[in-house]
Amino acid sequence: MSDDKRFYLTTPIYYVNDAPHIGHAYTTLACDALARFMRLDGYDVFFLTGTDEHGQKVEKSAQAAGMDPQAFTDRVSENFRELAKAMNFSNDAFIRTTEPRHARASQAIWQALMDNGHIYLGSYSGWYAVRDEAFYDENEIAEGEDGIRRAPSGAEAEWVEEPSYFFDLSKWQDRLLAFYEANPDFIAPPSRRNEVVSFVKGGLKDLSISRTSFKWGVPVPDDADHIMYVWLDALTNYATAVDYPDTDSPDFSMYWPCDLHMVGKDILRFHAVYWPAFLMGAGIDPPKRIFAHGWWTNEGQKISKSIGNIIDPFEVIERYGLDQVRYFLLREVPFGNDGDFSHRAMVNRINGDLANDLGNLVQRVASMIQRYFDGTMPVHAGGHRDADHELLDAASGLLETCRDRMRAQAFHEALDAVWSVVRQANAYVDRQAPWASIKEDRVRTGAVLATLVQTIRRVAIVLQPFMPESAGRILDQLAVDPGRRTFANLGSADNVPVGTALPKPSPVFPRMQEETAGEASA
Ligand code: ME8
Repeated sequence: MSDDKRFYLTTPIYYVNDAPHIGHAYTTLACDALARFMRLDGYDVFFLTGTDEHGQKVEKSAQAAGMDPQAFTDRVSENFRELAKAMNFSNDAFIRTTEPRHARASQAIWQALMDNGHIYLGSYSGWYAVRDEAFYDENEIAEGEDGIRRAPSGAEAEWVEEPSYFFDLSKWQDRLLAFYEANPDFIAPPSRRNEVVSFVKGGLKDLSISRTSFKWGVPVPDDADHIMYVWLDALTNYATAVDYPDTDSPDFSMYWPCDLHMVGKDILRFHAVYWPAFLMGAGIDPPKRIFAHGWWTNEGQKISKSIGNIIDPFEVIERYGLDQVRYFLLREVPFGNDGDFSHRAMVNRINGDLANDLGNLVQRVASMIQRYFDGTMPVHAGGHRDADHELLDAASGLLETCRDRMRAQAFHEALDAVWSVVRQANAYVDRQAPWASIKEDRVRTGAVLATLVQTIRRVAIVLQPFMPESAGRILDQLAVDPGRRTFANLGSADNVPVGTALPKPSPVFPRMQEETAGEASA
């Protein structure tokens, strides 16, 4: 395998202060679809997710639960593993920041920054929002009608005064701007890139990177009064997972620098400004790309615990079906934009795209083969007509189109390309009307159904990253050998052989019943 066929991608590591919700599922799902796509495309993929377990926010949640923080994080972290199982995520590793190897990596990066002269001891006085685990400037804080001072994110801010180590971020402005300039794809989408560039152009202040007022974190090397700022600890997870500080290890040599950090727009600054500066300061190559996706609302409302409208991924899977949820999340909203999770939109996608377009296509073709050809794969005899070529070419062209779109993390566009072939196939069935042609021309009917099987086979192979289970069932219906389902098998050499016995068809995407469809909200 050549070097360029390796791909390392990460999700944020999620705070264990709370149960996982649909937003967490979304980010990891996007990574999962990409990881699966790259694997099918012959890449050696390392897909990392995990939990962020230190800091004041987690410590407070543990206290509120009346638990020791380690026992608390053990418990809540498990919920994120459960989510990964329930969502059928294919992550290769799950990291927890309370693992001993991670303390070692965090201390090593600290030491490297210290040795390179980027850390000094001072004292911090200013605003801190525990919910965001972030420091804010005076001019960013506004007092609400309730008298509470809040950060722009809405998180409550408190005044903090304590001794602190600082990272010399103020000196990084020019290097960061030069880095963004030299690496135009480093931050995506472009609108987010512009935001970051203007933020950095506005000037950077040195960053407080240690705290003394609580204990739940990685101790600062040689100064036990301080623990590391949770974001320095958290970001380092991406390096820990590939064996940092053992930079000679096979994993580090193979996978670093990371190809993609997928994040929500809320934490872009940490990834696109602080993280490359920390890494360059420690003498480590920065990652290749950060993609910041948008925010989900619930029926038009901000999702929040206080409003009580958190969308529980376990519940929506139960209600709509796993692959239906996976499809909806990646299809409904252009990746990068904000989106609204509504019951109505979900039902429209399930009944329209899945049941009517794809489900019907598969069901019609499989049933006609049962009925007219005794359930065995017909031969494409009598020559290909233009209409057959058009459809087969469209299906063959899917991989290239999807590859481009997946590399740009335009998941919705990849799915759109697949659906344009699905619709083309449905139009072909309608025009060729095998139910009519079977009466006078069995040979042509066989050719039409064979064209459709080869089209559906390609569509289902390309759909596996998005809907692994359902795409697998479609391929089962076409009796496609499980060992011949990668992108290398898309060519006609791997067509379903003539005479193959196909199993009895069973619908892959049931319609949602109207009474359920009529309910107001998820
Ligand atoms: O920020 N819509 O963890 P976190 C879309 N521990 N995505 C959402 C979302 C929503 N409504 N809500 C959450 C942290 N997310 C840090 C990260 S990384 C080194 C440390 C997703 O548990 C989105 O990916 O608050 C967001 O960036 C992430 O969850 C925040 O998760």
